[in-house]
Amino acid sequence: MKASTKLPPKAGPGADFHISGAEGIYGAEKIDRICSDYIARALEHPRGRPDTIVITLESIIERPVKAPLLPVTTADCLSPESAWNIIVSRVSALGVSDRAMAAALRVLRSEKTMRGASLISSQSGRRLEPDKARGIRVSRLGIDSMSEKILHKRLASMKIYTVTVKEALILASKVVSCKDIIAEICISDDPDYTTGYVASRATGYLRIPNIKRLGEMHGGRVFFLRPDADIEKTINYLERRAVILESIKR
Ligand code: PML
Repeated sequence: MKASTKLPPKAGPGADFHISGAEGIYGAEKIDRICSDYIARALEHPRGRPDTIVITLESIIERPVKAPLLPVTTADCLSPESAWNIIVSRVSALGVSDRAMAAALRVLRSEKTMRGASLISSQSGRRLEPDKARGIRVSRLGIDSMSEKILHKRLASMKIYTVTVKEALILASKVVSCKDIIAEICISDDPDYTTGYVASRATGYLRIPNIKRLGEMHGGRVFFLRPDADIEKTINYLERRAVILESIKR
């Protein structure tokens, strides 16, 4: 689902303001319910009322690959400044350069939020996504029903079960299952959602409260790419390869 609203002509031909997006892999019997959930989500979104909601349904022919859901922890964090210190310490330890961190901060704090994610070289800090406004849209991701039940219980026992957390964890788990991606940082672009996360195979999914201040509209996702990464294959994996996430016993 993509929800947006048109901008005045002075913003450029066809320019729009991103309101909300959602993706998932579901059995045919769930299509009705999911579509109406997505429409309700778009219409009630804190970023504003969309004038366009596009829902695309595609059948998946290839057999999905399986990948593990990341373990979830929550950091103690009281301010955006401490949030950034936590992120820098975790991500630098994985080999991401200061230049790449600075590039990430520019994307995440920009007033112009991207619809998708930015792909950033972990060494040079260069942005590698072919379309800088659209970014990379992670798609074709889901969870099997047994794993969903286990995940629901696990998140509820930590008192953090919401659709937002569940969907963000599924997305981050797909992203870092891509071999050429070192880590992801996410700040929600919802003005009333102030918990973000950093994710990697090494750190798991680390939730960071107070990553931004209430009311701020900026946010986004950045993915750090290994220096020798195959960019085309990475984009194809994130956007086109069907991946089903599974809970693993802990
Ligand atoms: C979003 O989709 O807007 C980002 C959600 C980040 C969720 C972080 C969390 O609460 O775990």
